Amino acid sequence: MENNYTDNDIQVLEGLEAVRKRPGMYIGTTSEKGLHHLVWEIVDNAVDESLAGYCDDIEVVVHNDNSVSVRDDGRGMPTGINQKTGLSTIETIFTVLHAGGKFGGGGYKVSGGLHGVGASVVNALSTWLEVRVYRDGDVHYQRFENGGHPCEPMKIIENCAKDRTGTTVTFKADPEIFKETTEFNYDTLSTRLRELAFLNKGLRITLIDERVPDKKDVFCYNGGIIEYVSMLNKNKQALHEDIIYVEGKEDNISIEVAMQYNDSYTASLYSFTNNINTYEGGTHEDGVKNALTRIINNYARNNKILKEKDEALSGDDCREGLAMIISCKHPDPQFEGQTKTKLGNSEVRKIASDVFGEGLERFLMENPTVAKTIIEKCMTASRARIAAKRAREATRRKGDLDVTNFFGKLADCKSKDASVSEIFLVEGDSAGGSAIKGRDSITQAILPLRGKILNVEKARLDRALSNEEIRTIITAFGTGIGEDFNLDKLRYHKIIIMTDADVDGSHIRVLLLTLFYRFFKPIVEAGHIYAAQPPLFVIKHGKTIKYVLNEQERDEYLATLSPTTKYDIARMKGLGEMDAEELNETTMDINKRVLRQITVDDAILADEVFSKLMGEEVEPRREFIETNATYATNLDV
Ligand code: 28F
Repeated sequence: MENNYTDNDIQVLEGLEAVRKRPGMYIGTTSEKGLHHLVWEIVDNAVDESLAGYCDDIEVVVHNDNSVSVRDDGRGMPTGINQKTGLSTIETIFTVLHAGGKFGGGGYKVSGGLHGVGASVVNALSTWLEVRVYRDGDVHYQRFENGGHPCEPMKIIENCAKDRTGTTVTFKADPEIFKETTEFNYDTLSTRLRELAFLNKGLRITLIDERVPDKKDVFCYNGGIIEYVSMLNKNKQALHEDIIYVEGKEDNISIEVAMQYNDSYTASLYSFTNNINTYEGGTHEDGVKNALTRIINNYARNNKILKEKDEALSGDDCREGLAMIISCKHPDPQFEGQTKTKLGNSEVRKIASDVFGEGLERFLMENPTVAKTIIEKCMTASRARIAAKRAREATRRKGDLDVTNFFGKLADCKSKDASVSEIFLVEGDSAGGSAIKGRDSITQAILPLRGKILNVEKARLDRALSNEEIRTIITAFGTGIGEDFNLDKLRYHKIIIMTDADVDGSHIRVLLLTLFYRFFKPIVEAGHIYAAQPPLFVIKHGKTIKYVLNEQERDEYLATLSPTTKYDIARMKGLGEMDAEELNETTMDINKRVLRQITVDDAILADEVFSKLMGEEVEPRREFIETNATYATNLDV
């Protein structure tokens, strides 16, 4: 058989095969997260076109079959033939790895979650992909199938308005690759697309979900990151009217900062580089944070608000209640860290510190009233921090935070190996008693919770420490809290919230999650938090007692009974209805139970949810509950 492959064909085949063999190397994982990376890759190419100044309208559509279209109104990909490969530029971009690298000097390459692996990876991981380029009054079209193989060369399929330009890419993720799911999550898409609209002021991004009637969002923010900060503070009480905005550029590196204080005790600070969310921070964030602390301390000292004898304000003091967005644009960013989301370029630290420091200093000088409000806020935070330190020391001295002291509350497990140890936080004494009886005492500790946990959404650390239940939990975890926090000291690698499947149970679970998210975020981010799933129904027939988790399991089980079996079915109200053995069998035994892991995939979204649900403003909570009521299953009203 004549082998008419050119060496270019072989390079293409090997490239696409390599991607399909080890997709994780190109998109991180083939889980739901990796599936969404396909969209980010294509969207980032459209955003690049916007950064280059040629596109101001992007549309993302999820079709009924979960294929996705991304359309931009940029110049349209070049439709020429690539001299080197003899292929159309389009075919090259979609079949040669890393061929999409668009700009040489000058432009910024926005890179997706894995920093621009390029459109060819999306093609390789799709059952089919189509490109339509609108330019010069023609629609240039090419279709690829089975992991990126071109069906035929690019061709003109129709014409279009003379002045219409742009690129549309439609693709269907390959279920052979994405075995977990090929279903796109609307919230995931809308959160990231909204973020991109905030970060690229004036760019309009539309998201349409054809799987649901009239499901559409349009994001466009002419105020850019100023509007981002205003959204972060939407459900909070801002301490000053104007959002402070600073921008500057040095050596082709641009720094943009927007900030506004609110009356909460948490900092909501998010940093980006070339639109990538630098979750792990980096030199841009360090530079801005250092400048913030320096400028605030200088201002407080120079205006005699901070006296000689007063301790300097710490970084945390200056960031309490601060909503801040930092956006750095860099022509050649170096990313480091566990998930490659930490900016490493050392030259940025000083540039960020100088640019932001100078801008903030000027703002404080020109707005003394706002400056005074901000300094007051930082001073109060400082006094509370010092009080909390004293409270911690006092409780430590009194032994309140010692494991021994709270004997009788915690039924600890015998194993000292955290990796196999679990702690159940159980609602109520009766369930607590059954859990202690039914548990595996080698690896399972039980901490019965008597009262309601304090709602710490609106509490500082010193206030949280005054709550008995919270002190007990801090001690049981072993990590310490606040400045003393050390994740390595965590005594259990599974922290399991076990509450009733009713309204009170859900309320206690949310209060616990608020505590963990606000004061133990690293524990949540490390995936140590779980929710037990006690049975919702008990079905009895003859001597058989069957517990099931939800309606679906109930119906599946009932379907297995012969029609002549009349049976009894009851909705479980509380953990207390089961004896120790049943509780263990259905909810605790590691071979039988079903746990739900709690993750904080999107910190910004979680921030919004907690401040809406647990904050003081009633209106946002009502709106949130109304919007999400349809998702609430097993309502016990
Ligand atoms: C729906 C996704 O991918 N839009 C894109 C362009 C525009 C150009 C370009 C893209 C040059 C040679 C690499 C056009 N005219 N949306 C998109 N829009 N790529 S991708 O150029 C590709 C580079 O190969 C473009 C002049 N310069 C650049």
